[in-house]
Amino acid sequence: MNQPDKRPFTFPKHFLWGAATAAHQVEGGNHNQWTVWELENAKVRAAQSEYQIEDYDSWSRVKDQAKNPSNYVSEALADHYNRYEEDFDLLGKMHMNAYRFSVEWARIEPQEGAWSPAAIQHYKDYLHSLRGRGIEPMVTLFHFSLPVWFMEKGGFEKRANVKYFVRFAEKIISELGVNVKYIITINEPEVYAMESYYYGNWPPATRSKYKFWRVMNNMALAHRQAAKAIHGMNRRYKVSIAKNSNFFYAGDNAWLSRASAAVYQYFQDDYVIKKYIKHCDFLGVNYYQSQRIYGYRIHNPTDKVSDVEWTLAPADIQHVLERLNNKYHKPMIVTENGLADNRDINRQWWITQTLIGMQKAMAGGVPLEGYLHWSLIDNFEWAYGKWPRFGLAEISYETGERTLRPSAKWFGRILKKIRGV
Ligand code: IFM
Repeated sequence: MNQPDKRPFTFPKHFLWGAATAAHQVEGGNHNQWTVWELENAKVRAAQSEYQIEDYDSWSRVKDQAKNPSNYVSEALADHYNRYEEDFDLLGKMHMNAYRFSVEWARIEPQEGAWSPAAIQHYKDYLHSLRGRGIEPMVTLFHFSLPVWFMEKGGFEKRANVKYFVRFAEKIISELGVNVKYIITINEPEVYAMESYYYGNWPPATRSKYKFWRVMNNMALAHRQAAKAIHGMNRRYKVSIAKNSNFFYAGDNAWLSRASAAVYQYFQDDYVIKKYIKHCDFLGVNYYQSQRIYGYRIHNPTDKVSDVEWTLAPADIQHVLERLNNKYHKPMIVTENGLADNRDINRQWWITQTLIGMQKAMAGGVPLEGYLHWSLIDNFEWAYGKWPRFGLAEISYETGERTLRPSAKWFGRILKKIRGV
């Protein structure tokens, strides 16, 4: 028996253990602002990949895919829209009891004010299937993909458009009804605003501090109004955002490094969370990375990195959870956590360290209620396209075959022990 299997992990009986996905990243066959942009930009992205990521450790392994325009076009992907039952089987194989996914607004309301009964029925069947397997669903309403008509109206740049999102939230939650309890209104709000309106890496690929700031505020308003509407329907719904939280720390003891780390942490977390928290029943936390600060600059260690060159520091999840608990005193759920690791060489170690970090945080009083790994299956990784592999299950984009990676099988064995199932 290998070492991690012997670790005496103890978690509460009703802890949620699962994995997460998002519609545009796994469903295939979508039509939204991303699919339009992907087709327009695939060639340029492929050509730019050489100088954008050639210094990544993974470059020699991924360059053929990264230089190929088809990598940047989502198209069929894992065809999760049609093959979701197979993917839910994977949850069962790993002894999981929870699953986070997003509903695709562009399918549900393909034209302004025109609802698609077929798409709504699809998500009802989807939830029914999860419930039938004893899996607790967590539904995300906005996970970076938006209807084209909504973007043509200016998307979240315009305050007047917030009402469309709130109407969508009310409609889909009233349709999904009793089968859903946990609702994430918005995934990683400032990541969306930064990438789409500040850096210009994602559609609508705008670079404007003013628009970034407007989108940030309008999304916060959208959350508050949607949360009010959802709670107005039934107070039993548990609503939150999924807040990505890097852990910032000073690399030395210099005053400037320590002060800068605190400032980075404040703007990433508190500046954003304070706009949302009064309308959250719990706090969803996405943890992927830590950032080491020297002076006022980020300068990370490079000894262990993922395929997308993120420094791997899984145990730091403890500090993230402790800090957020000290500030906000809300129940928390890890709504995403994972790594791009095509060779599956670090995932088992990552999960082990994460479980240890979570357990330490809980022993210190953090009210953590669940852990959802990103991702259940390989996903379309936004501007990087298809080459980064975050899945517990590998997807063959040629045949559609799903294969649990060795780390996932190991995680399943650990969960069997932890959950006593
Ligand atoms: O794939 C993304 C997801 O859509 C949002 N959180 C981070 C993941 C990995 O980059």
